[in-house]
Parts: sequence; structure tokens; C-alpha cells
Amino acid sequence: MSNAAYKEMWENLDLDLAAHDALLEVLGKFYGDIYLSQQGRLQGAEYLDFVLSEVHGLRIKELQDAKAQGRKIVGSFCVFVPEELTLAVDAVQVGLCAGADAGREAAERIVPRNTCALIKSFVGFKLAKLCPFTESCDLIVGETTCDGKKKTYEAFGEYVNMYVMEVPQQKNACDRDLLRSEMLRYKAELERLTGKTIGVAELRRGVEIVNAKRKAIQRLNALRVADPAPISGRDALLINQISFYDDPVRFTAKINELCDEMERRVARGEGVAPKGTPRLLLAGCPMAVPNWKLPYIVEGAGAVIVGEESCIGTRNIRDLVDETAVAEATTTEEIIDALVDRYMKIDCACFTPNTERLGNIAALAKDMKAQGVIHYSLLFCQPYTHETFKVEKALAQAGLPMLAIETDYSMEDVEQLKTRVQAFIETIEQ
Ligand code: BJ8
Repeated sequence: MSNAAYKEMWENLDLDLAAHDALLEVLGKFYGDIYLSQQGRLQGAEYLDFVLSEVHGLRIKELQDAKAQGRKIVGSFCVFVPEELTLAVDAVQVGLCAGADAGREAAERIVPRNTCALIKSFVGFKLAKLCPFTESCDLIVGETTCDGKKKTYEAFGEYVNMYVMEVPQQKNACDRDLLRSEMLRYKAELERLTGKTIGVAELRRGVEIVNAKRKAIQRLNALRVADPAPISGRDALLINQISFYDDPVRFTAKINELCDEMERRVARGEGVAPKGTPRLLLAGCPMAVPNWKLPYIVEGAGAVIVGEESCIGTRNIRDLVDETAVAEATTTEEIIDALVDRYMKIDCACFTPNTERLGNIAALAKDMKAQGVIHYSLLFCQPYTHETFKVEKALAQAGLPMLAIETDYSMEDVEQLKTRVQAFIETIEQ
């Protein structure tokens, strides 16, 4: 459908139509340059192109239709918000993290300038009336992870229906208890929001859907071990990004189809870049749509990205909820225990200490046959920037070179980044 066909819907959502049109135009051009210009893409990438072209159109229409049927829309900014519970009340969960500079000035009216670009972006999108996802939400769930986010939610809560979930900062028994009680509190909040009760069957179904989604991305990542790489890092990142806002059942089916195609490609020994192309792993802060700057630079410089150690990447899909425990459970509390066990494995830099992450990055780089790691921190992101030093040391011990990059969503440093990335790739090639 054309944008004109959605105009009424966007008007009803109180978007700033002129600014929104301008945003879609820039996004379309950016997507064309970064994605459609790629050689040797999989045929299944048509799904990605379609979802992206309809990101503020058809998908928002689907959300509106779901609302008309009485379903609720829940927005989130973090992989700690358990989609399994959201699905158990037949609500729709969408990710609201944003990856563009639009709205930055508006955001700086309510959050400090030295706040990371990801936070400023979701605040700015709301204040500048640019985000139909945020406007579609009945509830927005924040979480107490980094200081930037938790203080922002206080200000953001003046504009949206906000609920904040407490996330522990350590991994002792008392922290597990805290997360468990927070899952139960979130369950009660969802039941209050929807007037539904979550029973064993509903929660099992939620786990089934989310585990299937994670398994599809695990399958995709396993295929990326092949050399030549069967998919670009850009497309793999896009798949991870889309996993946060497309319908989970449709997403899983489409990604499994794409994996079938990748399997055939691997069997033929074909890929998106010649065999022997330098292989790199990206690690660090999440890259939300349309933050494709660094992958574009890296792959434009002649390397291929074979993994993303980030929440819009492996951190969100590495661990599944234990299906045996869920099958044997007779109460919702037992299933919640299985959820807590899974969510406590998340190695976000907001934890202290966060030593598992160091081993996990080295293991992932080894599994993916990466020859180097690019550690990516957003400017003003304290948790990930702090961990840069430890990650570099751990990777050096594992014999892997690392390049540390700190950047934001602006394009001002593109040339400088290109030079640094090229030099890093040359070192690897030598
Ligand atoms: S579990 S990584 S999704 S908190 S980049 S806003 S950390 S200052 S995003 Fe995250 Fe959950 Fe952790 Fe994952 Fe703060 Fe850093 Fe900004 Fe960040």
C-alpha cells in the first residue's frame, strides 16, 4: 500500500505527518543504499524488504486491527521484558528502541545531552510525534537496567502509560528471587491490563512461540559458520531487528524458510562474499532500526560480519526456556521458575560483575570462526564502555584482536570510522 493509504491511520495516531513523511523518505533512501545495493542476497530477503517497507504501514495497521479485537499492545526496550508472559494474555509485544537521530533536539528538552543515542532516540521519536509503535501501545514496560534508562522512564512516564520492572544488578540467590517476584508482578499487571488470567496452558503457549522464534535465529546463526558466509551481517542484523516487531509466528516461519535457502546455498559452497573474506564479530550495545551505520562500514570495507554479540543479536536468543521443565510443570509458578532460570543467564553489561560475558564473547567468536571482534559502544553508555577494557583483555588472552569503537547515530564520524575499520581489517589479513 502507498503511504497515502495510511495517512488517516497516522493522523489518528497523532503523528506529525510532515516530519513523519520526511523520516520515511530518508529511511527509504538509506535502506536502498545499504540493503538493496547488496550483491548475492538470498531470495528470502524479500520478506525483510517487505517488512521494512511496511514498518510504519501494514504492521501498524495490524496492531490497530488487533486493538479493535480487544488485544493489548505492550512496548518494551529491553530483552528482560518476558514476551512469553505478554503472549500468555494474547497481547502483542513490540520493541521500541530506535536507531535514528530524528527527534534528538526534542529529547534533549527532557533528558540530559550526555545520554546515549538509543535513549534519546526513543524519547525523541515520541516527543516529535514520529513513532506509530509508541502511539499504538496500551502499556510501555521499562526496566531498571542502566541509569540512563531508569531515570529516563521517570520523565518518559509523563507522556505514556509506563510500568517499570526491576531487574537485578547481580546474580546471587537473592537477585534470582527479585527477578522471580518481578515476573510475578508483571504477570499481575498484564492480567489487570487485559482482564485475563494466565494459566499453565497460556504460559506454555507463550514459551512455545518465543522458543520457536529463538530457535529459528539460532539455526540462522549456525549456518553463518560456513565460509563463504551465506548471508551478510547487514541482513542478519536486520533479521534480529525485525524479530522485535513483526508477528512472532510469521517471523519464525519466514526465517526458517530463509534458513532452508541458506542450507542449499551452503551445500553448493556459495555465499555473499568470496571464501576467505575476513570474518568479524560485532559485540556490545544493541543496534536498533535503522542503525546500520557500522555494519555498512565494515562490510563496505571488505569484511563480512558473522555474528552479533548484542541484545539485538545472540544475547537475546542464546538461551531457551527449558522445555522439559515447562512440559512437566503443573503450576504457572513452576513455568515462571523456568523463565527466571533462562532470563538470569542474560549477560548484560548492567550486571556487576559480568564475567560470563567475557567467556561468551570469546566462545562465540571461536564458534563463528571470527578472526577479530569490533566492540561497539554508544557514546555515553557507561556499562558497555566500561566493559570494553575487560573484553579486550579477555580476547587478547584468546588470541583475538579487537577494535573498540565509540560512536552515536550521527554520520559525522563515518570517514574516520572507515579508516579505522579498514586498518583493522588489514591487520587481520596480514
Ligand atoms: S539487557 S543491553 S536491552 S539494558 S546503550 S540504554 S545500556 S546507556 S540497551 Fe540493553 Fe536490556 Fe542490557 Fe540488553 Fe543504557 Fe547503554 Fe544506552 Fe543501552
